[in-house]
Amino acid sequence: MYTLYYSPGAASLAVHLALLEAGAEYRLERVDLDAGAQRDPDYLKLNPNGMVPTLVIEGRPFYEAAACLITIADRHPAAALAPRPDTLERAAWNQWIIHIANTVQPAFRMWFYPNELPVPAEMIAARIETAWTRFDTQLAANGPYLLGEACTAADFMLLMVMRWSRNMPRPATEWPALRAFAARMKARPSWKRLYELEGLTEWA
Ligand SMILES: N[C@@H](CCC(=O)N[C@@H](CS)C(=O)NCC(=O)O)C(=O)O
Repeated sequence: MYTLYYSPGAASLAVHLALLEAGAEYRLERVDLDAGAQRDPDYLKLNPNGMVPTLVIEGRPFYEAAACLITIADRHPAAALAPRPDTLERAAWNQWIIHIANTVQPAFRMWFYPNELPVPAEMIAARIETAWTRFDTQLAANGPYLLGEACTAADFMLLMVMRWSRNMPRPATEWPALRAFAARMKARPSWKRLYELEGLTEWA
């Protein structure tokens, strides 16, 4: 049994999608970021960074969206959210997950939290757009998913960060292979269920 501390559409989204796709039993706890609930002393005991997501597994809390995603994939092998560990496909999966976590997510952090690091918006947008070009090239050549024919948890992360770009000057869906990828992913029952559960409407 899991408990996911989340905020609608936030970095918890990919983890939530993985729980749904894994058919895992879980409970949702909403963290009201606007009210500063992420800095509540009780919440900081679960996640000292004061961010979502936090995934509680058997009473023990874990943070970092990518790490939670990897954990869920490993704990639910029947759901095939990741290739087997001893394969080159797994190496590619690791690469994409870490690339999104290390390169794309931090750029979005700068975009959405401009007071943390004084980086000009055009520079952040350029970095994000470079990432879209890389993903678009990959999907056009080896799609329809990041690993080819199989939809995996790496795709959940890609979809999550693409969604974050919806109000940017050049949203990810301006890249044709990414647009097709988003349409395919959004047709999955898990995406529709996630929207219901998180109360999301934009970019449905
Ligand atoms: N590296 C972290 C980033 C998490 C993160 O930035 N979460 C944002 C929402 S998308 C958050 O909780 N923001 C509230 C705050 O920083 O006060 C992860 O992947 O879990």
